[in-house]
Amino acid sequence: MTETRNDTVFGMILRGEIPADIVYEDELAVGFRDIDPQAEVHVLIIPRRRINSLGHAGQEDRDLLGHLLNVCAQVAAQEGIAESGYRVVTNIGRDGGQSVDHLHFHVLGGRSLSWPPG
Ligand code: DGP
Repeated sequence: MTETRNDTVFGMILRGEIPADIVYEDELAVGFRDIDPQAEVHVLIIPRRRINSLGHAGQEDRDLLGHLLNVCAQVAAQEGIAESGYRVVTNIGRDGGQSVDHLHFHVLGGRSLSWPPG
């Protein structure tokens, strides 16, 4: 596990320093709408504790990772896309297209999503 100071834009959202449309909160995770939505529903699920990416998570983070995925499914149901289907994505590093170094799962749905991704 690599954990550094929570000084990304997501850290600022967690600390309430910049606004976000928060749709889910618990003691471990927060969900908020993406500022640049790529589908009708586009929510980001993040851990309160900063882990830079999935590639920085370790065995000790298993419970947290499982929880985050459960939250993704819960938020999808809350957003009304559980029946129609949706996608959960986490981008890792440069080639993965990661732009914020704080682990996040994208929950995307509300339209038919193409495959493979670009
Ligand atoms: P990624 O490219 O996988 O690292 O996704 C980062 C996402 O974060 C991207 O879809 C845009 C979103 N994002 C960046 N800055 C902000 C922000 O200030 N507020 C919100 N709500 N989303 C943001």
